[in-house]
Amino acid sequence: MLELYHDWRSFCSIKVRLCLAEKGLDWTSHFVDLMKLEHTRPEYLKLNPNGVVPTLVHDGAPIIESTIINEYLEEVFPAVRLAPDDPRERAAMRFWVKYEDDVLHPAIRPATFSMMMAQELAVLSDSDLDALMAKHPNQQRAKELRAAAREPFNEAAVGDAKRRMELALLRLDGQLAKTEWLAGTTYSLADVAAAPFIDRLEELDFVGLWKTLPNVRRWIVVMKARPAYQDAIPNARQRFAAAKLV
Ligand SMILES: N[C@@H](CCC(=O)N[C@@H](CS)C(=O)NCC(=O)O)C(=O)O
Repeated sequence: MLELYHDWRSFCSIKVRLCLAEKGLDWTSHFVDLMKLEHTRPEYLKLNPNGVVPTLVHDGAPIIESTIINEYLEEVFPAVRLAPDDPRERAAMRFWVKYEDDVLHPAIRPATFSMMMAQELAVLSDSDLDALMAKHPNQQRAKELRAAAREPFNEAAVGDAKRRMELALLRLDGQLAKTEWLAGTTYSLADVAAAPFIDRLEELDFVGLWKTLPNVRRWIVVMKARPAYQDAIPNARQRFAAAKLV
């Protein structure tokens, strides 16, 4: 049995849901509401001591870190392959998955905190916010979340994030000018890892960033046409953060 602890809108949760959907695997949903900082609750920290989503639980065993979860799914459920056969393409796949972890996700985080989470966290009282932040295992993240909730919109940080996102998209475009998919000839975990970046940019209204990038635009169209993409991204109801979803 596969269970996923996730938030419908979270970048890393989309990445794992996309892998599950591509592989046609059934899973049980446990919604962890990031806006209510449910990921810092003691019962969740027992599953994921890093205090982040997602966590996959397979037959009772928790697996954390979205990249590792997707590799695990690839190993344990190989019927639908998401890793190329060719070792060089597999190396390229690993590079782009790492690029997502090291560059894409960190590039978008300041904009996510300031533009998606700030308003929702701002309604918490000082004492509630303090209590929740004190429990966060990543005190740097807690500091960033607190700043998003209490400080004015950080235009400089979002501007810097936008420049980093532009550079990252340029790099993706350069690769996609040479190959059909990020790792080469086949759709792979590399595309799965990068897909949530596009969804988040759309949600934050940064779609203009790929106006002049024809290869990224082509890739987005084919990626979105995959039925799994539509299964994995949040639907309109799930994007409405105030809704309590299971
Ligand atoms: N490297 C981790 C990152 C997980 C992560 O940062 N998750 C975000 C949502 S995409 C989260 O839980 N953020 C809440 C927080 O940091 O407080 C992974 O890939 O699983």
